[in-house]
Amino acid sequence: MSQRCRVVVLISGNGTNLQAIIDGCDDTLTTEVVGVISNKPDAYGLIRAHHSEIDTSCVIPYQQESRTEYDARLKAALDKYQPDLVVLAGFMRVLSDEFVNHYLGKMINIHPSLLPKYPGLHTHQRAIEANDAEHGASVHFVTPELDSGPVILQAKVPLYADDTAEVLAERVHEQEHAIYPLVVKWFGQGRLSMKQGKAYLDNSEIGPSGYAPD
Ligand code: NHR
Ligand code: GAR
Repeated sequence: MSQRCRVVVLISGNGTNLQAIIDGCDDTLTTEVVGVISNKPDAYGLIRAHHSEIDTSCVIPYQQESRTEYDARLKAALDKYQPDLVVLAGFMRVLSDEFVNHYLGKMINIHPSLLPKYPGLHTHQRAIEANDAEHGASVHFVTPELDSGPVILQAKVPLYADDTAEVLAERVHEQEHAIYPLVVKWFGQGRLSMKQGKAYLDNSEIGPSGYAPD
């Protein structure tokens, strides 16, 4: 890529993954966070972006606005940044098929579970209630079906008998901050792609549990 990969990050809250990505892109000549968009005006991630002199937008849902209408406004806000990659980092709204298909192969998400386990919400509580021995986070390409796109990279953490959802979330978060910037960097280097619903790194198909070095 002759120009740097233009990354736009979508957030709804604290933005610690956003921060990890901003910090991770700092030392690359390939990748640049050019915009941050929030659906919530009070998301702390907007302040993080401001501190790094990154442009921000808020696309706040109107009462009784349809998903289609909201997504059209979100798309308009996004396309102003001419993104090469759209990164969902704690973005808490489900996106319409049309929106997702427009950015297919160019949009990734981090989900706080070892997908395909626990798509959707309250993943830490669900892992505790199931008595799982391990839990974790997955970075995946976004496809229309929620949290079902091909996995790119996972990180695992142990789950202990006395864990609360809060303690567990904290343990998972730390791993998220390690894997998400790495995946963004791979994409910026042109090493990552999605074809026919499968993820590839350096033209090799990535397995169902994400990339694992031989
Ligand atoms: N959209 C599509 N089409 N496909 C995916 O894989 C998506 C997506 C939008 C967001 C992130 C996801 C996650 O990592 C994500 C993946 C929000 C909800 C949700 O139910 C579910 C999954 C994810 C994000 N949101 C509620 C809604 O009605 C609102 C919840 C709230 O505001 O607290 O949109 O888990
Ligand atoms: C992260 O743990 C991410 O996996 C999760 O929200 C957190 C955002 O934290 N995403 C979802 O639950 C999506 N439904 P952050 O704002 O500090 O990056």
